Amino acid sequence: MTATTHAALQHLVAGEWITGSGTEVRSLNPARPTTVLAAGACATDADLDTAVAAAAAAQRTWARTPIHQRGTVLLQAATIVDRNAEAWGRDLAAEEGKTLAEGVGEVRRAAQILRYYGNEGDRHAGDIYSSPRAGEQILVTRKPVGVVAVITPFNFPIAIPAWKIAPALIYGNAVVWKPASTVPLLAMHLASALHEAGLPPGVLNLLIGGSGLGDGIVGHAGVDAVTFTGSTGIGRRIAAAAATRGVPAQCEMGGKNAAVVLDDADLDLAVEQVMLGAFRSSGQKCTATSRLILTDGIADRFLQQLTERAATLRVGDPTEGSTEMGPVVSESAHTTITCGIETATIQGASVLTGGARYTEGPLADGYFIAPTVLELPGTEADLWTDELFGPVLAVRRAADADEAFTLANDSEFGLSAAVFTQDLTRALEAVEHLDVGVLHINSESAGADPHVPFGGAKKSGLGPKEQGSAAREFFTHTTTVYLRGGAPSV
Ligand code: UN1
Repeated sequence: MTATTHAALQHLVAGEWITGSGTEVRSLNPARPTTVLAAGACATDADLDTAVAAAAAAQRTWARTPIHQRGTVLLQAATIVDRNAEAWGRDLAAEEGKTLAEGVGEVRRAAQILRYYGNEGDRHAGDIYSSPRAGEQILVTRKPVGVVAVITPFNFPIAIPAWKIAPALIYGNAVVWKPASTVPLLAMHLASALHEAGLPPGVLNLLIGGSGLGDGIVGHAGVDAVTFTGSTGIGRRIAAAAATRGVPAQCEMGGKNAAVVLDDADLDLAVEQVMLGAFRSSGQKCTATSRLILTDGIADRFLQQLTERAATLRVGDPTEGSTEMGPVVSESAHTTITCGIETATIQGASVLTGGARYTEGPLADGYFIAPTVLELPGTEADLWTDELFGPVLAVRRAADADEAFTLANDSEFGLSAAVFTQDLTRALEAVEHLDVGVLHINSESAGADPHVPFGGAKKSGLGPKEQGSAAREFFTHTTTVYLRGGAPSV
């Protein structure tokens, strides 16, 4: 490792920034893996006990604090995040590998999410129902669930934490948060914004560590609910562990999202959007487009345009403004993805563009993978079914819209899909037939907004959806109140 100045890894426990005493963790720049961005010791089980106890104690007072007052803290944090968007966006690009524009955009998105939930006090707080009995109303009020464990992935190191932590806090919960250990820098930035904004000690605790720490958090007797975004395998393990303890889990997991381009599509628009869906963030989004289904009438033309565009995409250091695609996050991601490409070719896929490693030049040292488009044979192929989480697009052809929609549904996952057509009837058929949690008509498969539900159908998600009013389902429980006064006056 080169001796560079890097950030010291710290954890936020009971309102204090502490250094851990567990094993060492380093966050590296995936474009230049000899550069260390942050380093320090992981949190220990003892830190976890302290954090959970602090969270439980702080939560009682926090829950009694008026929601508008809680909102003020989130709004202040949003201002801090916005103010640092350029610098933190650069850190994000360096630490995670997405481009500078995407990094800065993501930081601003985190601020937008904090603002959305910061204003929750101005929205409706529950429901009132009529009663079948005279002199009675039935109220459904919302209460926090308690101490929430938040476990977040590397690929949106500030936006996903914001969309879990902001609703958890606004509804009166306390949080123990473990981010992916590949992106501690951005986690420290978000926690510092909330801390500086005046969040009372213990309401948010940040613990950095590996999967052992994650297991410790999920299994901790003081944790009342777990929200997770990440791989399908870990999500199912977390849901099972939570169920064993009888606590709710919200898990956002895999996707194998299809873009369907029909004969009548606006091809230029579709090419541009498929490029964004497949290759932005180097394909490392659970909403990324990883399958492309083309109807026969346009397939050849579309593939020619797409592969020309992909072959000239500027791959490079994400912190340089002209770069259109950076590296993938780590050496192990790089190995998994290159092996996935190899397996696909062994299983009969033809490489239309990309596929090869960068063996020389400035990209050879980083975890770069060329934007790759592979056309699959009609037979079974792992690339059709398994999430690879990289810039790799698997293509199949269909005779007509019906067959295309059937192929799009041919997945155990159902997170998002994109359909390109100018025909309203086909678009409405897609709305009716595609089993996904998020559907885009004439736009790329990725994307989410703070005020609308986000999450998957089928095996992409477990538990209530995220964001918008859907978040309330997970971060609160209801009390149904049968409210009567004394004897009614006549
Ligand atoms: C987006 O598409 O902008 O992990 C958000 C993920 C998703 C978030 C996607 N949970 O990629």
